[in-house]
Amino acid sequence: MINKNTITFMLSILTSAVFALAPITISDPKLDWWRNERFGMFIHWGLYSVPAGSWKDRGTGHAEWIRTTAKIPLASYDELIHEFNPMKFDADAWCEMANDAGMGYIVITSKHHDGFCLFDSELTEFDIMSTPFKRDIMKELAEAAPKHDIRMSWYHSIMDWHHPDYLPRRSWEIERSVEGADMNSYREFLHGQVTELLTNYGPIGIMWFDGEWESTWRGSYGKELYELCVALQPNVIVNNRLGARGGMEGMTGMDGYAGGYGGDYMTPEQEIPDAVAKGIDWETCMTMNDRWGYNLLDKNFKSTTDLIQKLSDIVSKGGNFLLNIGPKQDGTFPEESIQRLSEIGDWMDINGEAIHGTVGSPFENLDWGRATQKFHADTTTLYMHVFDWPIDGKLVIPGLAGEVTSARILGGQEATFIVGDGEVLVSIPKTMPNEHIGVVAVEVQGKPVIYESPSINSGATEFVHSTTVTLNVGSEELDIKYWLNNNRALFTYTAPIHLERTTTIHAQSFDGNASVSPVISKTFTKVEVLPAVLLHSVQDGFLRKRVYKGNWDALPDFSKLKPSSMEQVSTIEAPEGEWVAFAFDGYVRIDSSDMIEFSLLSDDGSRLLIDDRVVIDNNGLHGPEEKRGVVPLAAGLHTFHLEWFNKSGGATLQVKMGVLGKALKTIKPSFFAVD
Ligand code: FHN
Repeated sequence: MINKNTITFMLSILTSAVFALAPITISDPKLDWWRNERFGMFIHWGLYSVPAGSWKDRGTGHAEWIRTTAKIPLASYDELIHEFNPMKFDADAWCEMANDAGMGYIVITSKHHDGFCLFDSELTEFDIMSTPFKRDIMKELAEAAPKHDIRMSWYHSIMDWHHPDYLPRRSWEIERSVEGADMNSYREFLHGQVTELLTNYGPIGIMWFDGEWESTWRGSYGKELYELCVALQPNVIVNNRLGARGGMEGMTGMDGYAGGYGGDYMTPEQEIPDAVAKGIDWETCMTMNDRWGYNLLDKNFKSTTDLIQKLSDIVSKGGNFLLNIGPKQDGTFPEESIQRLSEIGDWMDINGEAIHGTVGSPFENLDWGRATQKFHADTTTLYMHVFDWPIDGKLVIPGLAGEVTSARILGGQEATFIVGDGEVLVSIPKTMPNEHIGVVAVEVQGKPVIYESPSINSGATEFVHSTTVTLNVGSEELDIKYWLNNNRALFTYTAPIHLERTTTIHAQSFDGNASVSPVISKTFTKVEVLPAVLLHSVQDGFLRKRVYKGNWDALPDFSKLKPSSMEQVSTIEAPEGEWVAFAFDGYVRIDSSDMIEFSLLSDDGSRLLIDDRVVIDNNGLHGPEEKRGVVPLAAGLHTFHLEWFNKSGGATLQVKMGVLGKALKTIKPSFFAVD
């Protein structure tokens, strides 16, 4: 066991020895085991399982956020530590249920936002050893996991509502002094606990950070945290919640947002992206019912079929599924969770090969379900996940060409098939082999050839000077031929297309000289820029900011409100506080006429208007979410109007801009002006 002095000493070594990290490439092999597993168990467990969602007269809809959502003073919440005694906790049983369900890793809350640690930490008394249970949960899980082919992984919250040095306090904690609170000391504590978690429990699969969105956290801190983790365990995977992840969709790039740090993979939450570019590593985390932590009354559990179809949908898009369990205070899983894990396991016993070790679908879209694929030496297995089983027993696989060698029903018999002109028809039984998804495996020689229309891609369909368009088709065996406007002269696509005038591109896939897909068309329009505003005198470096107090669920009509204060500001700071709204007015300076892209990250809602044109509407109640918009602007000054509100909880507001296609940067004061 390491003590505080050791940690400080180790930190000094690590800090001095921290080396410049090679840029993490999307194909980083350290993620291969994780990509192969495709399916993991999330566990949210801690003191909040004791109240199980209810708190006195403050409602019954709470969960892991109960200390905040029920406004429980620290002293009252700390009392729960004397009640947490999960005598039925059995690490082997948990790992066995995960493995039986086809899951390859467990991510458990070593510490959630409430600050309580499920592990024996030398750095705080607010941990499992201060409860009647007095056993290190992380140690027992870390020891059990390998016995059940499970990789143990830690969720760890950056945000900490208990530690005296963490800021901000909860806005309703007015009686709790901030005297002496020091985020640098908190970060040392955070680094110390991460060091414990990556030193005392053997090889760890993933460090799953969270709670990175509050105004006191910086992207640079996230990069430091990443470097600490890989210095301690070079093979540990770290998620992207190190700098603001860009909202619940969680799909920030490697630079995160606001100069943050994007870690090794992206983490959409409670949602499945419509489509993800090939080669991107991502994982959707999702609850089985409506909450992460245990709530006795939350019986809104998703059906087993729904959960299996979500797993199939996610894996068909190249992602992982992290499915959550909220254990009860006695250390057992809710019955509804156990039942679903068991039923998922039954399905995985027969169909797991269509999940584990597969990559995303080669098809753009399948009306009846999803697909995954697994590459072998010189063949490919295509797995057809059939949600809507054809009652006539004829499964049509659209666009599939190439050499199909066999077909079989997983858990069933061989199937006959006919290779048609750009499709394959598989004869299958008229009843689905199980109640969730029937999987038909089709073997093809080499890589699959899919006759599908190419995609036509560019940053935007409008441009000021010129634009570059790329054409893509899933199967590398196919050619793309295209023509421009009404001129039928065919070109074979070999390199991006550079346009300087309004042009319609028509494209089609070809197998040799034969066209094998419908034609797809897209028009790119050259537009005039919005003229700059001519002003006699301006004061550079400022915007006017008006502050309003109120309780809204969406942006208010500011014209009907009286501001509680007004001031001139030179930056759009990440705000704090609840029941508040801001309106910023002034001008933004554009260096050169072009298509200008703006990005707006906010919690809660926001809206950006340039020259009275709504460029981004990010309104509504939500966590930190980023939206982008483009507008053609002439060099010079343009009116800038930004609205934002926060109801309760975390507050975020960040604006970036740049020439479309180039990196966006936070708007410097020198780009603002008021008249
Ligand atoms: O605030 C947390 C929440 O309690 C839960 O842990 C989820 C799981 O990803 N993460 C945060 C919300 O994004």
